[in-house]
Amino acid sequence: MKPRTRPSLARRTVSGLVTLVVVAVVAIANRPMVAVAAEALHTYQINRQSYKERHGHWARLPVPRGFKVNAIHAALLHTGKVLIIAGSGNNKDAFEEKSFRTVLYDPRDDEFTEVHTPTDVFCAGHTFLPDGKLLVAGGTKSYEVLEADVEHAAGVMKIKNESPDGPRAFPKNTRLLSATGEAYRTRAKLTVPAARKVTHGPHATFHAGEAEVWVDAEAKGDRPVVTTPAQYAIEGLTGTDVRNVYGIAEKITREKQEYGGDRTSYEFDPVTERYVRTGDMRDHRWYPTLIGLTGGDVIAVSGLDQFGRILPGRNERYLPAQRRWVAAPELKRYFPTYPGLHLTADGRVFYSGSNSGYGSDTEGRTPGLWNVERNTFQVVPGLRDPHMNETSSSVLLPPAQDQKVMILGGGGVGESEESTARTDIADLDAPSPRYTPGPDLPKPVRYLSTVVLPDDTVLTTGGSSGYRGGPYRGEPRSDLFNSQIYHPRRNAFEKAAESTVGRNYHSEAILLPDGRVITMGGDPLYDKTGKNAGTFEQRIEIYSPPYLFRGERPEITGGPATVDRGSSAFFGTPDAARVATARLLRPSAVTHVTDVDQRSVALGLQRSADGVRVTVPEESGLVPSGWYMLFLVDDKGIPSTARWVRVR
Ligand SMILES: [Cu+2]
Repeated sequence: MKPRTRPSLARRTVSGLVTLVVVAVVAIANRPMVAVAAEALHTYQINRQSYKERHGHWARLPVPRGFKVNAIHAALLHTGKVLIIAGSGNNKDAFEEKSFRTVLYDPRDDEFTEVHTPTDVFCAGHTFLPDGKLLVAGGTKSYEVLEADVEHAAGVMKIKNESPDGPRAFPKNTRLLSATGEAYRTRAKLTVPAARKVTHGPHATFHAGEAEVWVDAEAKGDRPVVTTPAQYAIEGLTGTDVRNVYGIAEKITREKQEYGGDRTSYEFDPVTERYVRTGDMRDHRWYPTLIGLTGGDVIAVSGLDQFGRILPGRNERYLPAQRRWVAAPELKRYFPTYPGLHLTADGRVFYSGSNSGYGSDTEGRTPGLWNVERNTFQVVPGLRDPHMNETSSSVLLPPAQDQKVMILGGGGVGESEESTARTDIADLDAPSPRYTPGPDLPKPVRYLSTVVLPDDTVLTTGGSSGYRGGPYRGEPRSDLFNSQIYHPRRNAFEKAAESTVGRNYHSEAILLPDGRVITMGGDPLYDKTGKNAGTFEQRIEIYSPPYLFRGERPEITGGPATVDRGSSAFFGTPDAARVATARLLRPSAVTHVTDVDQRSVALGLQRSADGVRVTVPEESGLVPSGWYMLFLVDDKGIPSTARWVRVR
């Protein structure tokens, strides 16, 4: 047989090229199959027991058709149900139709129910009261109008009444005329109080009564625009009223009109599952933070007023026993909207620097400890990337006794594409507290959800690198799917299983009594292509942390429903011998990744044959009165299912 001759170099090159081309063509033609294979491998890997034990596991929660809502707010009630509040859900059509939504989700049987929502609580503030009701205050009175859509010049008109002979009432659409004859109409009815007589010794002066109202120019376009303060005559007045009653406006322009705040306030009752109206707030507030103080009062901090202006430091106080709000001029202090506030063991309020923007981009942005008795403010220095606190999150690290607050991620002011991966930690127990560097997150991130877990770790999940999931470093969309678990002891993040749903603005994650974490919401500015408007993310996911795959859970078989601060109580468990820690987890009430409520309090622990005796700390700044989830955690970090306990 004639030996086969070795092919020439040219021939070999051509043949090699042909093979390459054939392989490439086959690969391209079968790309879906290659992707399917990779997907199958991934699915196989994340479902392996060993993977779940290390990284946990995500699952979608099927939501029945009629119960898909835009989850803007979420809170865990002491009945074990999750309150999911949309209000109008950042949907202008829903707002105009007065279609306001709230649903309840019961994680024990995956049942959803609808809750009647009387007014638009979209972007209210909330916090739990000592009796377990959720105080919900503020919301949306008007939607924003972008500059391009403002056809009629508009502005805030202050109507003055210099007459002491009683108030003056004006219907909606009352006409006001400028010196040049331009006409403007009021957007709402209003009543202007009478002038007040004020006597200083022998002198008496009158302080004009005043009330504010939006006015819109009758004519379209720029002609009615006024950029300097001016006085306006009210049409139809007669006699001395012509001189005594008039309007004054700083400016009437075609600038963007911000969302306007509402002043309605409710206590949501977890037992009757109803919003129960309380006295209104003194101020209208859109994006306020509500925080309970050691005495049981709640303060409402910051927000935009009914005309979309940031409140210049006017905060107010809720008296739960009287179910009403009172002015708190003694607490005058300016913060941006949704400030990240945390109650400290000594009863002060720590402002982490986290916020949702609006107002000044310099004032009120410095973190510090706010003494709410004396209204003094001790700056906490050292925060890195201090210009990227908007849309950051902050969390009181577990256990609360350590008094350490971590700030995570965040972005530049407004619609900036900039964001940061930094975390910093402030030890509030230090003689001069300051932020020191924590470990970086895997990627720069805004809107990161943080959830304190019963084993003294913190799950961080969701968020996006760009503003509202939008453009970041050349990519049109920037949602993040990586999750991680922070270990305070080791001061390190550990990789967790990846979520499958992107969550950015208007998203939240909260711990459930069974130890799982539910994640909801997401409000991207753009769709996948980055060219069209985005749609609100209504899918829900549930994350099971690694501790749920590591073996038998300890069990709590009995115990009291109420425990006094500073006292101890006995809880039955057949697993006493292996119980390593006991924690009280205060349920979350979160919006815009601002969760003032969540905290984990370490309890004193004594084991006996058939149970454990736990001791609740004495300081109300550490354990504010209210309902908590008691978790017993074993020596492998496996938590029990929670038992609800009310701390008095
Ligand atoms: Cu919002």
